[in-house]
Amino acid sequence: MSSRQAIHRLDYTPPSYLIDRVDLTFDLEDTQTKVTSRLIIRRNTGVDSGTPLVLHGEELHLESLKLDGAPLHSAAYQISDTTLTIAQMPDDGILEIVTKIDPASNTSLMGLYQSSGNFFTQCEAEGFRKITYYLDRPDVMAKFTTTIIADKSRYPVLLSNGNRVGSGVLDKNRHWVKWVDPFKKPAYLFALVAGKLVVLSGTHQTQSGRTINIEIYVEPGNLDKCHHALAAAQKSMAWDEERYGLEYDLDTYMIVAVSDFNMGAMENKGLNIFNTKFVLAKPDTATDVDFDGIDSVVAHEYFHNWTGNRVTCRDWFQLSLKEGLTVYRDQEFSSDIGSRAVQRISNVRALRTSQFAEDAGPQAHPIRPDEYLEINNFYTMTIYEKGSEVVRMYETLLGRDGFRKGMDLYFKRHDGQAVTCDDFRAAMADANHADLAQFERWYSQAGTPRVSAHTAYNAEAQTYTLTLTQSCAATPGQNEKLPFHIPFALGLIDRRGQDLPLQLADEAAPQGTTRVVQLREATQSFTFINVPCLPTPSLLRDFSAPVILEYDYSADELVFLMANDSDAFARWEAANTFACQLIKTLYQKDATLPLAAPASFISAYKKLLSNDKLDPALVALMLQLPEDKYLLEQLNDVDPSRLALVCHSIKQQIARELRQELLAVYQKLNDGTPYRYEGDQVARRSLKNVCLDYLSELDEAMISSLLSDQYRKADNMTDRLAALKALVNRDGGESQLADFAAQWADDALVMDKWFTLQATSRRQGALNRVQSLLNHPAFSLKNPNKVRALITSFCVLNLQHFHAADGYAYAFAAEKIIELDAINPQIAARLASCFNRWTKVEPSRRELMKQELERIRDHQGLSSDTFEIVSKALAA
Ligand code: B3K
Ligand code: ZN
Repeated sequence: MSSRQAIHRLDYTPPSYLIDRVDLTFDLEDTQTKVTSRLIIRRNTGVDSGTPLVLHGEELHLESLKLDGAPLHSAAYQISDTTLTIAQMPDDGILEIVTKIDPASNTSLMGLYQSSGNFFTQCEAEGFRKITYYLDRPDVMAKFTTTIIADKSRYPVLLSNGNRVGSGVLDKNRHWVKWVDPFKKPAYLFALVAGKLVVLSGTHQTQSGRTINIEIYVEPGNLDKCHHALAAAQKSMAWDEERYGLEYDLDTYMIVAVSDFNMGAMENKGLNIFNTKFVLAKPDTATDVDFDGIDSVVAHEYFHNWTGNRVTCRDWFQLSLKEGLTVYRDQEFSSDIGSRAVQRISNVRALRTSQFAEDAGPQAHPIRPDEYLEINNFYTMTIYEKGSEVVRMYETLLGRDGFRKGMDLYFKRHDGQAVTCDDFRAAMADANHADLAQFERWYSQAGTPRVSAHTAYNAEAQTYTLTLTQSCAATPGQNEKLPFHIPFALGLIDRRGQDLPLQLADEAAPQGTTRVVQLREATQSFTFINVPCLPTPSLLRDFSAPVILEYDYSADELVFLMANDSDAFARWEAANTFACQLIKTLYQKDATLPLAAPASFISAYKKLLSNDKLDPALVALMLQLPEDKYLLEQLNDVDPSRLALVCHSIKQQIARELRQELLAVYQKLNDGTPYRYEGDQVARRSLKNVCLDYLSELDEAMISSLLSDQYRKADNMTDRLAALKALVNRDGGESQLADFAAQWADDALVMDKWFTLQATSRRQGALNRVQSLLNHPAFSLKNPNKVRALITSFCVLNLQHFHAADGYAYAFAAEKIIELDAINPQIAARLASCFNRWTKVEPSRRELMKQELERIRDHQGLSSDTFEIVSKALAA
């Protein structure tokens, strides 16, 4: 364990050697793939001659090594578990390296591996070093050519980055294809795919008149599920041209779907590799949420071509440079093609449920971290989602045009380079002549700032003063925090529900009804003038900064905002705050007292249900109670069973008291329209299924048949799954579960849904069922989607059963983490974060969780991935 060495951001030094060209030849065999790599290398300027060349390499078998055509004597180089060092390297030279690798036994899914008999690669962050010896760091950028040789029958399709320039046949039924990528790139963007695949093609006409071929490769039998992904790629290309003036730069854009994949997708140059989950969809196998996910992941990977590939990261500490920016871009794309309000609320909900918890826990890190043991552990909600909020704040501060100017300057300065978060901030500042020096703290300080608001109305002077005070709790390694530069959007609403024009004391005239004030100090006041009456403040509109807002809203004010706020986010937030306040109050009450929501709460929900002017999708979001994971963060010494009990009893009360209204809305929306994935329909379905979810709390035969009817008659997976989800929590749901499994046994992605339903079920015995499902023929511990569907869902989403007081679920999780660690450390480490918030729960569970963390930490041969997560958790 002592050999585990942390890497520090400030230790960065430029590479001693650069690689201009790479010629790769792969001779593909299951257990003995031969990789020949020819590197044109030169010493970097300013580096002393005599500086050794140190290449990265892991799990490689070196067959031969030549420098400028001559074999290197074994004394001229040294090999360790992770490096190949050549002590005497000339100023420049051609290095030819032949290695053998074993893709068939690669279960980490990093480097070259097999899935369903086909070959795939995953190189980000440091997978290329498992393919050949190389300078595997993002600031070494080279032009690649790749020749792939393989059996023609087993691997008819051979793909790599760039353009296909040649092909031919060889003896023994083998064939070859050669690819040339004209753009220089770091090794993490290298990709290779070989296998039996079919392709769906389409085109996109660029604004400059070029025709781009879009090709989606999948396993035979899946072509009918690729149309949505193809359309998503076409929309993404058009959007990036329109919004940022960015065109695709190769003639062909390829997407390949693979079922064994560690994450969602990967932006390899010209050859994106996707988890099947984010490609394959048709109405009877995929839900509205799945279609939506495909749009955003396709957009995300496509957008990386500029923000990530053309301009990449200097080192992995800068990861948010490409990830935060690209998430921001995909969120904007989704807002433009769908509902901006729904998109914003969903994104904020995910951020606050998961990223705020990360920021408050043992793995808290700034969006530009200072150190890591294992970079794979840093593909986090903080880097991605908080990173995107930080990018969004530039837009909030500089305006849409100002942001675009900053982007243009960023590309003008850095196209073809590997750069830093500071370079991005400098481009934004310089293009707008703005002072963004203090804004740097969003990159260097971890933790979620708290902003508490106080308001004062002076009726005589007709002024309204808002005082904001910010603070940020200590996080591991950072005790003191300096004030952040926070854009804070607000509106003031009069008694009739109208937004007031807002005029600050030093302004000649009012300037709009939503204003962004800039909080830079620990405390600052903002006075608005000509405020004719006491308004209701609408604070942090559109969630203008990733902060926790503290303001003492009364129940009446929240009900008023729920009914009147013109800002959709703030309106939803009022409902959310109202529900949070209620649940927390009931949770803290004496356990012997009845758990009942006040009439004001029920009537606010009733009003929402009868509001047919609001977007049904917004109503659906407002009617959903906050997630228990989000609530847990706001309490201490939590008893998760009591929290679940409180949430459940409120849900039951809403169902009982609003039975008629819920049923009326359900029946109105359940109008038998044939399914289409299309804005209005999606919105109506979401509200319909929220109503169904409440109604399913009622133990009535009529409701049972309503659920079975929807399950049976649905012409789409969204409705069928919503019904099945409710049925699983009721007596008798087993028969539909069995029916579903029989129908979809051959569809891996649909079976994932089936596993998740059972993993997240509220019914007694959830752990036992999860344990027995591990032996189901459709389950495999080697497939990350299956692990996430069954095990991660149980440990992360089923708080009630994961935190069962006997601690059996904790022991189960620990056992699976240890087992998985030997197969796929990345997936094991991800799962291990289900123990992160162990200090939040009450003492007896806390002790049980701690014991399991220690058991994992002390396991012999634990990967550094999992070790980093559990050791940090234990240090909390
Ligand atoms: N850049 C990849 C993530 C790679 C994760 C490596 N452990 C996907 C994405 O963000 O688009
Ligand atoms: Zn990304």
